[in-house]
Amino acid sequence: MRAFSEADANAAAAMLQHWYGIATFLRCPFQPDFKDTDIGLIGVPYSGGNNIERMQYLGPRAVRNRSAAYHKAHRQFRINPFELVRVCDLGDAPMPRVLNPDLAAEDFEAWFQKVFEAGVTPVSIGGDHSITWPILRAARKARFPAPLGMIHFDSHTDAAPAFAGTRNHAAGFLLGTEDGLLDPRRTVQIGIRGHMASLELDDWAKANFARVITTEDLVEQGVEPVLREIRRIIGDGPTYLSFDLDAIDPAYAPAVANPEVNGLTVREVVQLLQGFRGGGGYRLLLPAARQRGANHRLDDQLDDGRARGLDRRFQGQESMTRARLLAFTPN
Ligand SMILES: [Mn+2]
Repeated sequence: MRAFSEADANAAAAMLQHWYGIATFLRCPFQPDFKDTDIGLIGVPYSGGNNIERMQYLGPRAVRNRSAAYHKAHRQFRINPFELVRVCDLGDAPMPRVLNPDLAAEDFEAWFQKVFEAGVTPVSIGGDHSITWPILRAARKARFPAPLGMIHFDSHTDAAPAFAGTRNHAAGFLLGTEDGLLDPRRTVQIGIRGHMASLELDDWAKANFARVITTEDLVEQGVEPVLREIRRIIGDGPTYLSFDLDAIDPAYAPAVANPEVNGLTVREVVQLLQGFRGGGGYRLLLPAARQRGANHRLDDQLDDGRARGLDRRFQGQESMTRARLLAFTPN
């Protein structure tokens, strides 16, 4: 086995200098023409689908910045995935008509179709959760004519009818099912919890999807049985993975648009995600994560918040404050 040399140590140290050079996701090569790419990391800096909080558009830039410090080798799996497949940053999905959500969705769909047609498996970093629906439409047009399975991490079922005048962040999974993009018999949601607008809020999801796994279900059953159930539901067909960061407890990821207490721990999430590896024949895994930059460097943000004497009593307000602090801390 090759020894870890001084040159290796120097290269590793350079990788930690996340502030050095031009930031791409995980410091991967920038390939805006989709060439020489197996997995394409894509920013979707869009928040026009959320009628409540609208800072999600800052997510991709923040993730690029912090992910530039990530090392490449996987301690547990004993692989370097970047030596196994060509992972590139394809840039941000164009959004020339960003002020109109329906037209923005059309533009995302057309561009993602080209990504799929180029043979690339996209991993998209949002953005609000409305971006999933146009990506699913693109997947069907370009490569997956049959409805896809779905593993959906979220505290919300996102299966409401369109409201606020358009298709939006809370509607994607109902729309996707009605459009025949998703196979509801192969759709499972996990992390669902929290207070409800009405007792009927989740009825549609429970009636249509194979399984809606609440936090209470996970606590009661444990990670391993839940993993087995998800694997059984998904089977070996092509499956889309969509991860809303608010699936995670606000103690870890507070700066989300709609924080809900009693969420998944990071350890549970890692166990679940790693539990999907191998054996299931997954041909398509593309997290359309709704990431907000403020989930990185949380300690810094907390310090900034304290220094400014901000009112931290109201959790939602606090989250937005942190997001703003991250975005605008140069001052
Ligand atoms: Mn959510």
